Amino acid sequence: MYLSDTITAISTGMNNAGIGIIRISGEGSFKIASAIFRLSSGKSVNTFESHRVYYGFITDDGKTVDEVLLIALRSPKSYTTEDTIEIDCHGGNLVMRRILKIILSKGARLAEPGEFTKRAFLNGRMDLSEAEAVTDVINSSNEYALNNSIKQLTGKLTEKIRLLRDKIKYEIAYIESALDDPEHYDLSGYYLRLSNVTDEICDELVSLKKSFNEGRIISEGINTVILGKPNVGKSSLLNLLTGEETAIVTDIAGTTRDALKQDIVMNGLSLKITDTAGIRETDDIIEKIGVDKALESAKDADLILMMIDSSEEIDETDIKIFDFIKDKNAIILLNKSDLKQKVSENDVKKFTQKCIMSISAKDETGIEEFKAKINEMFLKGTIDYNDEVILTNERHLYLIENSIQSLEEVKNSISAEMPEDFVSIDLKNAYEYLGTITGEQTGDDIIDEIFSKFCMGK
Ligand SMILES: Nc1nc2c(ncn2[C@@H]2O[C@H](COP(=O)(O)OP(=O)(O)OP(=O)(O)O)[C@@H](O)[C@H]2O)c(=O)[nH]1
Ligand SMILES: [Mg+2]
Repeated sequence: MYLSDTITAISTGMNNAGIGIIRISGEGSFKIASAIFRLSSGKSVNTFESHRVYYGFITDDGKTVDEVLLIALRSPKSYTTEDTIEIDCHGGNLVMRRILKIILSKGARLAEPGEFTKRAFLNGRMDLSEAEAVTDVINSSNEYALNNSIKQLTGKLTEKIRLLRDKIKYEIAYIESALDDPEHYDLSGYYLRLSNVTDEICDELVSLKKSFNEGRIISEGINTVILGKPNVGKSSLLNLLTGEETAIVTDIAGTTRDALKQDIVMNGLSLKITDTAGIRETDDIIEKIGVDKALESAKDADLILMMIDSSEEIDETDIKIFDFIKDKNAIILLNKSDLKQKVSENDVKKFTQKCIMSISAKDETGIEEFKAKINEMFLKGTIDYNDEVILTNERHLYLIENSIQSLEEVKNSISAEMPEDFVSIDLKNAYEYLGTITGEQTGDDIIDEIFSKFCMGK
């Protein structure tokens, strides 16, 4: 029932634009198109040829509603694998709604959000992780997130998960065969091999799990906090990076009171950057709250930009901040390089191992180098240049953690020399968790595997 009805929706945004696309998918698509579409000659089309574009008009009760291009895609060669009609109409809100209404009056149902992709998945055109990547592609806010989503969309994660699942499936099948047919399958010494295989798979899963933080940073943005004493130029840097007068800048120490957050895209990476109140001992209640807030937001930061005014000597407060950031990802920015220098990079090196860079927020010098440094820190050049799969999806992370846990159980059972059917249960769990990532079903395929690989047909 679910798959046989015909759905429709406006697939482009609902703001007036040059062109809008309305999609119809399902068995009734072509019939509906025949009923509402006239060629420019005035004739109706009874049979649309697949993968052809038709020029004509949408009509309602003989009245012309819009001039359109209509694309016909016959099953299975369409996004959903069903008969599909795409109507390129004018992108006005009213005209699109009117065409949609006509299509609905001819028997189509309004699609639920994501239903075209859901059908593509249910009809086997893509697996679950690929379907999930479709929304990631749409929601990507920077180039690296987009590259990674495209990789997932084209099956890179699926490939990796399948490979690991195949290895696990082989071992499950081996154990089951041996338990069924002990005369022909010898399990002595088997645990040593299984232990090695389990370690290998676990290593791969653990590195996938670790990639999640990188993935989160890529898709959500680097949570960056600018920290430093008052008047060192923190707000000036924020304004420079956002390209706007976002924060108030004055030569009065203690100008910024509240934490100020901005999203920016820099060299293809997203940054969620927070300008904070200058750190100092203060009796001003409001400023004190601001200082506490600054330190609090720095606690969960992916990156701290500690700023120092290089035209002033380093003091106790700077040293306290060095200590505060010692276990964190940080860059020390020696600002105001345009002024007479009282602090050099070497002076700062006595206090911290972090990367130190000279900049001038006023003259905008050293900024490109500093931006390049951030890319180097967070991408290590990997994502663009090789096929490494990076995890970005919480659901996938959860399933991978569960499968690691199950494989740890396998290792425990091996160490405790538990019987093989025990081990087999945890292997199956790991196999199922991974299969849930790609949306595959367990059960029958394991049985098929036993027959195909181990030739039991005797
Ligand atoms: N010469 C020079 N002056 C700078 C530079 N960067 C900032 N300033 C000046 O330093 C003063 C303080 O700048 P802000 O950006 O407000 O400093 P802040 O760190 O945000 O200060 P608080 O909000 O008080 O903590 C302003 O007068 C800026 O114009 C720089 O690179 N060179
Ligand atoms: Mg400020």
